[in-house]
Amino acid sequence: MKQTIKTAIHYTLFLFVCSMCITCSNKSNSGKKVNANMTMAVAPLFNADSAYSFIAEQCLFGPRVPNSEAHRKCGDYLVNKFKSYGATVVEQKTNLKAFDGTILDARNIIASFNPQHEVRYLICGHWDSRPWADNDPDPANWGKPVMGANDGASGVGVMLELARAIQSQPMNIGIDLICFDAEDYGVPQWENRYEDTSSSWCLGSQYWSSYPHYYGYRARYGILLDMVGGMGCTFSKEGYSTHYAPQIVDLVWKTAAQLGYGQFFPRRNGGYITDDHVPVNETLRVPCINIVPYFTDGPSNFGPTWHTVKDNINHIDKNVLKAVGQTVLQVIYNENL
Ligand code: AHN
Ligand code: ZN
Repeated sequence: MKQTIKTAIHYTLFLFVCSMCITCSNKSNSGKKVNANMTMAVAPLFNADSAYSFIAEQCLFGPRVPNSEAHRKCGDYLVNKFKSYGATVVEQKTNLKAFDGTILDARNIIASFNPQHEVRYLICGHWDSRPWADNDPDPANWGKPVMGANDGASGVGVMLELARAIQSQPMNIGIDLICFDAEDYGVPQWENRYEDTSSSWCLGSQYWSSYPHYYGYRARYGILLDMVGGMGCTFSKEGYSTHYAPQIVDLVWKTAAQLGYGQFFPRRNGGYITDDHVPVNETLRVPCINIVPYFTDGPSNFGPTWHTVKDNINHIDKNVLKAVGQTVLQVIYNENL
């Protein structure tokens, strides 16, 4: 008799706990409020080992300098890889004129999920490598190409893993993952005969911002991923991002803190960086932030390997990839309808 009562009490307790769990998970699943009380959607896990392997695979082609065989082969690899994760891929091919007159056989690669959805979000990065390691401490290396494990492959590696995650948990909004070409063909540091050097960078994103892959393209906002795998880096709030898209900066930095990645996203201001988000903001007028490292010490604000022959897979940190990738995944799943 006593046993029966005990069992009944346990069973009632069990049911109560179950109903609580369902209530809680319903709340977090439906989460759409992002700013006020920080309800979070359920996002897939971002696998940093997978992102790392995508970076290593790009590096195996060699430096992806425009007009090179490694560049062509890696471009084909990216198109096929995004397609294999269920994305609709558009290749925007065009010739772009570099600062020195070189004609670059360029290709912006646009991988879209729910391409017909009118509500869209944009994630972007550049996939080309710099032709010259002009920030290397040894001038003998200045003429050598940069492998670009961090400067190029890291942002694309994160985007490939985002694609894999989105395929595993489909969304009800449009997502565009754009790999811009010819970002890193800017005037080398040794040149002193050019005055307007800023327009020599970001040629692919300048082109796409003037001529998006379809007429009338819009996105609610964009997030640029530039050098998001470097050992020892942190991401301060970049100047143009705070100028053009302050709410998106707040949203991303808050989400990172909630997920426990606050140490990678300090709440302080960095510099103004000429990068692919500038034409997206100024020409296309889609608010776009830049997640880009900011080092306050050392030879470069972008870290010790920036535009040197040391920018290889040995200086990529999976913990940084995880912090950036999981944060971006959470931000976009919070927008899911
Ligand atoms: C400048 O050096 C002015 N902007 C850096 C853009 C960049 C180069 N990002 C990666 N490589
Ligand atoms: Zn670069």
